Amino acid sequence: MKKVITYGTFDLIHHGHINILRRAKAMADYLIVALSTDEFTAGKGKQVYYKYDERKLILEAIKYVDEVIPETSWEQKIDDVLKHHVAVFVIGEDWAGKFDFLKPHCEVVYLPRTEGISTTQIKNDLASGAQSAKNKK
Ligand code: C2G
Repeated sequence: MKKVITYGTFDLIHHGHINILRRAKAMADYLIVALSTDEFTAGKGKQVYYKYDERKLILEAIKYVDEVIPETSWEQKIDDVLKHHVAVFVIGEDWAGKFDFLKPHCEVVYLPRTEGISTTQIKNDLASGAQSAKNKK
């Protein structure tokens, strides 16, 4: 069984997240999501809306996702790839080049991000009372 892994916070799940999960799953038979813990996310300078358990529950309900494991440190990726026998590492190209150290252990794929959406944008829009996405200028 070919496994693919991706990493992220996946807070306030949106279609950009769904797009990368769908495309990652299309590359293999089994998708593992290494989900950033609340503490690790804080370390990335981000404030989560949904706590880890809530984000995990939401991810596990997405049909592309087969398993969710915690991401607690920047140093766990090689161990994760080896321990889970992962063939492909996938992440958005905003990280292009940052995880090339995994290339001796698995295929490394950086995918284009989905334009026009981000968790930060959602939070900012809601805070500013912006209209829904469809009738934003
Ligand atoms: N993403 C995307 N398009 C968007 C927004 C996000 O393709 N419009 C992708 C990101 O590139 C990433 C994944 O969705 O691959 C999850 O995004 P985040 O939750 O923002 O994850 P990030 O903070 O980038 O964490 O060790 C790696 C880090 O944990 C990655």
